[in-house]
Amino acid sequence: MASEHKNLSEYQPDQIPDGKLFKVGIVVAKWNSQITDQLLQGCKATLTEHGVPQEQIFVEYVPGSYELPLGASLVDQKHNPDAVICLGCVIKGSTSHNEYINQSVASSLMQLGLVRRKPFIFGVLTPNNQEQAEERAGGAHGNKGVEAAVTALEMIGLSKKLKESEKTIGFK
Ligand code: DLZ
Repeated sequence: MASEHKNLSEYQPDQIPDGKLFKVGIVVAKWNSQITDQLLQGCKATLTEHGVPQEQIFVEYVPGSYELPLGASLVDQKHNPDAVICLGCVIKGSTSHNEYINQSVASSLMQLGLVRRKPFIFGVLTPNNQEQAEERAGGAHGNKGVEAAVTALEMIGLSKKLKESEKTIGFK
């Protein structure tokens, strides 16, 4: 479903695990900071609402979205969080820069997740213009930062549940 048919801030709170023992890294791109500041605000508020303590949320900034994967890897190395959320906004321009950035960020975060076996969340808006970005950064279509936080909480919950069940049925 395209995000114009979905509100990015809508989810079922009762299905989200309690985050009081979770540690979460957030990496924010400074390009289009008016938008990424809104994503960060939505992201942090959602983590806090679900119990993640402030002192267990580590926020770092990188120059642009292209730097998100390295920033995420450095945050992972420093804090060993349960998940790293990457927030950015790459607006389509008159050249194809956006395609190069979006593709490489998406595939690098996927690789990091598989190698580190923890969620590296793609909280990057890829709009055609400023208006579409604003609609997804707390506007008519919700906030991508909220969606990214919810995804991180769900994936950490899944990871912890499966690790727990490995212990109880005697794997490893
Ligand atoms: C260069 C560039 C351009 C044109 N547009 C964006 C953008 O819309 N969003 C974004 O996050 N970053 C942009 N950047 C910067 C690149 O991500 C990167 O920081 C530089 O190319 C330096 O590696």
